[in-house]
Amino acid sequence: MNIEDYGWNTYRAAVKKKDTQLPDDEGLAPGRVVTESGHYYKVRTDGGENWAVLTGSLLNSFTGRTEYPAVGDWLFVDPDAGHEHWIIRKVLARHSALLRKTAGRTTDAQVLAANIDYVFIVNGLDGGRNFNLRGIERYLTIAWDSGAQPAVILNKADLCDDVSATVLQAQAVAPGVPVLAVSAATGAGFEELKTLAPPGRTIVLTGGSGVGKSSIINRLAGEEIMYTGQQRQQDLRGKHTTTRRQLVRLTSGALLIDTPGLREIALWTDAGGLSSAFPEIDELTVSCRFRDCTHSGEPGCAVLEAVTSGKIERSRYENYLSMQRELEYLNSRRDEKSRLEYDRELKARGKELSRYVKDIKKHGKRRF
Ligand SMILES: Nc1nc2c(ncn2[C@@H]2O[C@H](COP(=O)(O)OP(=O)(O)O)[C@@H](O)[C@H]2O)c(=O)[nH]1
Ligand SMILES: [Mg+2]
Ligand SMILES: [Zn+2]
Repeated sequence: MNIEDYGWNTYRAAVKKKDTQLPDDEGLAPGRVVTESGHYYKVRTDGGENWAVLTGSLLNSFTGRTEYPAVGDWLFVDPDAGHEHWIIRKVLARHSALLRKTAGRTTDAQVLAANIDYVFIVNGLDGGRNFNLRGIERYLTIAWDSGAQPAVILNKADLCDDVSATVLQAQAVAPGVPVLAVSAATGAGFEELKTLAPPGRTIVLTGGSGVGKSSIINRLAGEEIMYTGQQRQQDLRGKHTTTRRQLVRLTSGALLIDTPGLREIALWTDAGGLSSAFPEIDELTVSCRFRDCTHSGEPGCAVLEAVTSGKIERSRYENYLSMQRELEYLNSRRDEKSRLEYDRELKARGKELSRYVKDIKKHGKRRF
């Protein structure tokens, strides 16, 4: 198994298409992050797989959380540094990344998966909250922003009485996106699903816990490579369930990233993701009377008119508005954060300058 099998060629082609130049490898080994644990990253290179750590200088150069390696990232590592672990020297530019805002009050983003070609948004048709149209809209918003192609996968079709009606419902909230009903239990829909997971491509599976992401991977793999919820009940040790993001290669050549279910999927995107997830609303906004219309009650609002006439479903419109507000708040926090950072830098520079002036006065030259 070599790095071509882990998508190296696909990655390089995608990066080239974006006109991004990769740095010189300086004799280091290219490798891909297949899983992470704290500050340890398991990396796959032509020479095999091992845990790797960041160099101190690389760590120091990071200014935000997104700069840390994530599952799916390509790196240059030094396997011969004479340590038990390999050393990560460079994190290579990403051609795509699925991001969410980190939970809690910090204004920073977390990379859920890097260098992905498709985002599978998985829901479960087992009759509870595993099927959630508003959740699909939310995942689509960050998926469109990732640079990868989204698809909606409705799993557990074997438990649903009216699959085609459900597919229609999902299609209505996912314009321009393939929607596929499958069953990881029976294998229904998997011939078509396989066409969405071609060799050499990287697919991240997202969605709540228990929708069947790991079961889908097992069915695609043709063997139990992932531990699923069912096994947890049998095997109460529990430690084998998906608690970490993990990249696995199928014999078909497709590369799948399994993720644990996220309780909160706060948005981290510019407005682009929202426009792509709600194209029919986005189209209408140019017809609103006011250019800065917020579509929440202004006269002459084309969006509200479409809601009143029933062209746009009210619950979809309300979700759009609430995500728009969430993004406005996020962006004000981001502006605030960069303003604070700028102030801090100015202050630091000011201190340095006054120290310099003092030194010159005292010693006639700068002291180091
Ligand atoms: N009936 C049925 N059960 C499924 C299907 N897919 C997964 N499950 C079950 O749903 C539970 C959660 O599956 P799992 O793959 O662990 O979900 P994950 O948390 O999204 O990875 C397990 O008990 C699976 O056996 C399906 O297509 N049909
Ligand atoms: Mg799982
Ligand atoms: Zn409007």
